[in-house]
Amino acid sequence: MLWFGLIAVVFLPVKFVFCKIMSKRILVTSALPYANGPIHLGHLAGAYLPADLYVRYKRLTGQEVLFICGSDEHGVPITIAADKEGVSPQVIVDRYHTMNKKVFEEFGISFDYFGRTSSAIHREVSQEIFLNLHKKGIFRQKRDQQFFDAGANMFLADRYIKGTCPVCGYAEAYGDQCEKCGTSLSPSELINPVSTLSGEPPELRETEHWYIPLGDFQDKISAWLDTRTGWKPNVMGQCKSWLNAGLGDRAVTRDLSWGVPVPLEDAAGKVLYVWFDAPIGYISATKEWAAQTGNPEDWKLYWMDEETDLIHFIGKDNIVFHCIMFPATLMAHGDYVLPVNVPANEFLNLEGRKLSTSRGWAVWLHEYLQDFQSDHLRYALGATMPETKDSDFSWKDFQARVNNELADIFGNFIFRTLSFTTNYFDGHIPGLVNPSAEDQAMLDEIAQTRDQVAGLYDTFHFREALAQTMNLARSGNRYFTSMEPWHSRKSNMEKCGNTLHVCLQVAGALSVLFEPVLPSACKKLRSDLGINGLVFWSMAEADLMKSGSSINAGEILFRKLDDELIDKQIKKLLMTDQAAAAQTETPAYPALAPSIDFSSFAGLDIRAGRILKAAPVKGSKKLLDLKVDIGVEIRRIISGIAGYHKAEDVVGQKVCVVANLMPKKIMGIESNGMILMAESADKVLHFVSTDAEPGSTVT
Ligand code: B3M
Ligand code: ZN
Repeated sequence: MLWFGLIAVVFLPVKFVFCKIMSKRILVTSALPYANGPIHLGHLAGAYLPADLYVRYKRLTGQEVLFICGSDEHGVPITIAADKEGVSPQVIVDRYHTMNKKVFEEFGISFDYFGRTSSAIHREVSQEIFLNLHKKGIFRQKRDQQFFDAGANMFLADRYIKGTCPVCGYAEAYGDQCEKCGTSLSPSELINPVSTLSGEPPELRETEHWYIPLGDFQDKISAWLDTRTGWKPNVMGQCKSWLNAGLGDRAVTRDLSWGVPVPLEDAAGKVLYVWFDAPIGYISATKEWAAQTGNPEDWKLYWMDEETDLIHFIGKDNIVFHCIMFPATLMAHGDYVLPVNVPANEFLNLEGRKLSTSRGWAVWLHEYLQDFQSDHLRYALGATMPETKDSDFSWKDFQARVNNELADIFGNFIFRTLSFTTNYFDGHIPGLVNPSAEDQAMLDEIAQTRDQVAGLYDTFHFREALAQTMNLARSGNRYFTSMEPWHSRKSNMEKCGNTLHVCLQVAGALSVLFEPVLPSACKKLRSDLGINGLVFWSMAEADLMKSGSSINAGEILFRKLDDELIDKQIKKLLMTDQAAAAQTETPAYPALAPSIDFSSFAGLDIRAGRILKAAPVKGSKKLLDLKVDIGVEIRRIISGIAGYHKAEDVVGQKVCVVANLMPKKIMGIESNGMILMAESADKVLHFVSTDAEPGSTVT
């Protein structure tokens, strides 16, 4: 042990120094999670686990890496969460910042610093960058009409407004983005917009904002993107389609009470748009990190030195912000480095369905930890992560990954190697004497795998990196079985010793190569193998384990997960989903009205009819001016359905008409009758129609 320890001390730093000279500095960021709720599986698979795998791998190669993240504490998602609970936004962000920071730690996400955008330094840095651009005359200041909720007395930014997506027709799209098709929107593009505060259509009011004219940066961004290599095709593809569509002006301010105040005198009540200040959070968090280390200027090494490789890990819905908007801000400012890569992941589904936090169709990480270990999920997610297309997480697949791969392949290989060494070599690593061709082939596979897996990590192919690492354990098992040490120990102790020596080298290598994904298990394994001190990727070689040193048989690395535990998770998911469905569906319809007597009903004269002509009513978004054939005559009816049906679509529509209502003036026009409509739970109006000829009575 002591002997090995000495070797490690003398030998490792030499390699370390060598690697450092060779490498650049790397700054890795993960998307700042909104502090409006806990973290779930989808978040982990999207932006945190891949970044952590990369960072842990890079650190093992001796490269200088800084890993930065923090809570995104501004923006409408936060204030909506606060409104819902009737507390201040600060209460919400304090709660979830603390909770999420802790859960990341428990999952081994190895941030060097986890900041928050409500910090004083963040406010300072964001305001400095805004003012820098303002003074250069970059922004356009424009007055225009924006949606306003008179009842709540506020402008309806981003998620305060909902409506139908003009691209895919999804009825619940937000003012900043359609969550169904991912299109980024502005409130004015929504069809039938309603305030999410009141459920009512909003009014328009004039307001003033600052816009970054992205069009002015189009050529520069395009040229810069052309110099990027090794980007995922889906990321570059999205950027290209934005550029092809042509970049326009984007507002960088909002009328909201929560956020970084716009640092100008004439801007009372205005804050920076969350997507303007949030990415700046990467810079401010780096500053805070540097201050904490006692070298406050060190943040500049990461943000102002071209030798630094900046890499943003994000989910695909954040691509435009990281590849176009933030780079435009940084270009305009001029002092900062731009990302060398933005390896965005696609989305993770759960049991074949899109994750939905509102319906509880999610696995919350803090709940996961009540039943399972973090390494299990890191491996299962790492192996199925949505790297190039959406992928699915299922509890059965999770169980299979843990039982059939971690336990049966990796765990089993370690167990048989360590227990055999303990039982027949007194826990000491046997020497290698006259190795056979099979021994040598197995030993050669170690460095081959290490270099191949390195290439995969370097190019963000994490799924394949894990698969190849697991293949080394698979080979180890195959080798162990084919060498039959349980026979050779009786007939050829030298051969048996060689087999175990080789297996122990493979075990040692696996304790290094699996380190990025299984940090807890590998730490324990290395302690059993007697590998102490710092660990480096280059240690995964055929001579890592020194003959004569001792090992511990230790405990089993991975216990199998039984069906009962897995079924419990599936049941829990289904129950939350049913509860959410019951909650959202029942109250969506109004309660039944009180009873009436028959004569009240019989007084209504309802007739079958057909719409002959339809035109919008000037000055109204809601009304259509209709000519309706009700058999006995043609009626002019003003109907409030324009929000749901276009004039040209309703001609020929069969309808039911309340024919004996007293005439009523609507916007100066006399309306004679009322078209019956059914209002569905999603507040859409549908025609009530009959096949009977116009004039038929409805009784
Ligand atoms: N908070 C959005 C998101 O979680 C946002 C990311 C900010 S990264 C600067 O999808
Ligand atoms: Zn859409």
